[in-house]
Amino acid sequence: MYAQMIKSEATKDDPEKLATFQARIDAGDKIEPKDWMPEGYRKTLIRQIGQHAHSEIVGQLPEGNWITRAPTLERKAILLAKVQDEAGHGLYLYCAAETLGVTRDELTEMLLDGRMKYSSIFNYPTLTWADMGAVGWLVDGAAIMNQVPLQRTSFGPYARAMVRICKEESFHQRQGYDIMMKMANGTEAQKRMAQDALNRMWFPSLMMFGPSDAESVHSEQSMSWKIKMNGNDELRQKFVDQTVPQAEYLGLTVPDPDLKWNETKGGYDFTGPDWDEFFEVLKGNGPCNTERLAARNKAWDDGAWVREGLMAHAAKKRSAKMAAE
Ligand code: FAQ
Repeated sequence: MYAQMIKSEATKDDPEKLATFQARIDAGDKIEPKDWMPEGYRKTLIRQIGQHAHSEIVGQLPEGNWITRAPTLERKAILLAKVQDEAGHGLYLYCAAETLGVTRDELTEMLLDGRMKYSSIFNYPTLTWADMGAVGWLVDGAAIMNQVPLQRTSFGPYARAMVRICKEESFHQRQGYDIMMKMANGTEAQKRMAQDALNRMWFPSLMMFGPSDAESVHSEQSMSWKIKMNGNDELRQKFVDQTVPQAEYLGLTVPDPDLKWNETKGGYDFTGPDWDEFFEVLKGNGPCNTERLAARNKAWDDGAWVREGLMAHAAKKRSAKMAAE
């Protein structure tokens, strides 16, 4: 439906302009905010970048949950820095989306009333300290797999935001793996916690790449516009191939009895996630959807006085400046 809408909008655009635009994309040019762009390109970017920004912001909640309960001062400082980085990523991405003619307030309202999505993964709970390891290792690992190619995406502000984000995500992934190493090599109880975290996070991490290519409504158009550089299944496969040896090194078992190296394809055969569960989470019926949106709504309402104060201060300065002129 959305894909059809984007296509029908594309046909409204001047064919000559469209052809020149596509030629620029094919030649690897970066599209900048003031350049002409098809309406569908602009809307798709607002959806993807906005959703990505919301994911970074909502993604602070599962880890924020553990800052006060980190086992050592050092772990606490590291986790705090990581969660702050995620806030920064959200801000760069909102700025990139704003260059497309939408305001941050509009994007936030669409998140808060459920018109815009955020990554499905953040609707799962973080039950133990080992989940901080699994989130860093698997969730940031999946995020990097998806975002490194986005450094070459066709829209300049998005591509440039991705460069810094990817550098920080790679520190996040390493700190997560470091927690997993500590726990997997710790006491029997710690090793059990690490295995349990892997068991619960594995399939939700695979869902982060989106539905299978056959079910993905946007992939074809987004890939021809280089908004997306790869298909969902291709990145999911790369993630599995990269992560299974890391699990083996930890001495942990990936919770997939059918996981098997396939010599012919040079990758693992693996069980896909439960797609019914994925679509339920997208509809708002995951384990933590209500809690996550309630937390964001509360933060927005609690911060109203700060926004109002800033606006009042800006208005006062403006009128003082006008009076002086
Ligand atoms: N969750 O046609 P497709 C992070 C939606 S950042 C929720 O395949 P597309 C950092 C999709 O939007 C994680 N919704 O869509 C961190 C579409 O919705 P529509 C976020 C999903 O866009 C770590 C519909 O399903 N990363 O983790 C999901 O071509 C730790 C149809 O799907 C990004 O956003 C999902 N998993 O491909 C922070 C990266 N998958 O139109 C804190 C940029 C699909 O019905 C702690 N985004 N949908 O409203 C992308 O690369 C793409 O948007 C995909 C989806 C690959 C996610």
